[in-house]
Amino acid sequence: MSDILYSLAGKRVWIAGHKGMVGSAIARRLESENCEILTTDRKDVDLRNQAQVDAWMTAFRPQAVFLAAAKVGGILANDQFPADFLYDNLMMEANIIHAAYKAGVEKLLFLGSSCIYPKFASQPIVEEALLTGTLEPTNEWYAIAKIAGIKLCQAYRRQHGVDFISAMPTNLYGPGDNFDLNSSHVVPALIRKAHEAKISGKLAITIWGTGNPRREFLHVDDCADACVHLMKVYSGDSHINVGSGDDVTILELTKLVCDVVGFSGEIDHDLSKPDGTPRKLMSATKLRSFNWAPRISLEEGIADAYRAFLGGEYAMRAYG
Ligand code: GFB
Repeated sequence: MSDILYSLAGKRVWIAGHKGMVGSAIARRLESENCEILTTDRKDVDLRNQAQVDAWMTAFRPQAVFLAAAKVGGILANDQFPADFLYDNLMMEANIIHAAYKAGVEKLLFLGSSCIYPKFASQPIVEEALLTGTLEPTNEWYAIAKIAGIKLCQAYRRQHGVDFISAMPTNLYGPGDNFDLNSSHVVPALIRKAHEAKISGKLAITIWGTGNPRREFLHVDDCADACVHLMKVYSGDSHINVGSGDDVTILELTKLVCDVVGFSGEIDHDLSKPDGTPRKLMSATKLRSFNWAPRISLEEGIADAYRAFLGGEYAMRAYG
């Protein structure tokens, strides 16, 4: 076991972004940590507004913060709304990190993304690959914002001595995902496409791009568990990759989703849509050195995500 450096028990813990897929998974995971969970509602606090964030922080004084608030989306949404992905994410993270410093927050964990790494980084991607090459153009706006978040945590650590850390999750999926076909990530899109084709008796589904890109996937409950673990056992300058350690091609993923859903038709390709980065497998070595490993296989996780899609509710209990 890794040593516990920070205990969440009895603490007031703010989950910024508690309604999102990651934030809601962190909320589920924190149920067994004996802490008081604080949340903010979009209609009361616009996290892009510094005065509103400052006022809330001063009034509620969280002791720990999970910074899971973000504008997120799949490859097409990233490509189509560069200003929103850059502005919203920069503002939210800068406001929260600065307000947390001013309010004396004891520990903060910032959540980034594996797209921070160069498009052609050596695989598996080690944390030190950050800023060693050019980014993937479809998501460079989001990536720049997330790199700025890492740098904010490092800068406030260095200048102000605060314990702010960063975790970089790989491509996540699970309950609470966005199933809108234009803005979603690949897993929810494939679940929806395969399900609707099965129900309507279609002979084929169409996936974007060649199907050749390789991606690493992690169930959001594994990600939440890793974040809580890092909050307790890690204190350091470097961001930490949070992944499964394995990757698959998009075509392999599509076949798996079709098996889980029970769709046995053809798989067509829309080559007008981008492939994005050719491969994005992160090194899991640092996280494993803190004695953490995922519990949910891709097969189990996709089955869980499909149950959540069908039932519209949280289905699996791998934790707690
Ligand atoms: O999940 P996804 O949108 O994100 O796409 P990225 C992954 C791969 O799946 C790409 C292919 O090669 C897509 O072309 N794909 C195939 C599809 N069919 C579909 C489909 O129906 N919908 C979608 N969405 N993809 C995102 C970044 O990149 O990853 C974000 O844009 C973020 O910034 C996120 O980092 C984790 O892995 O390409």
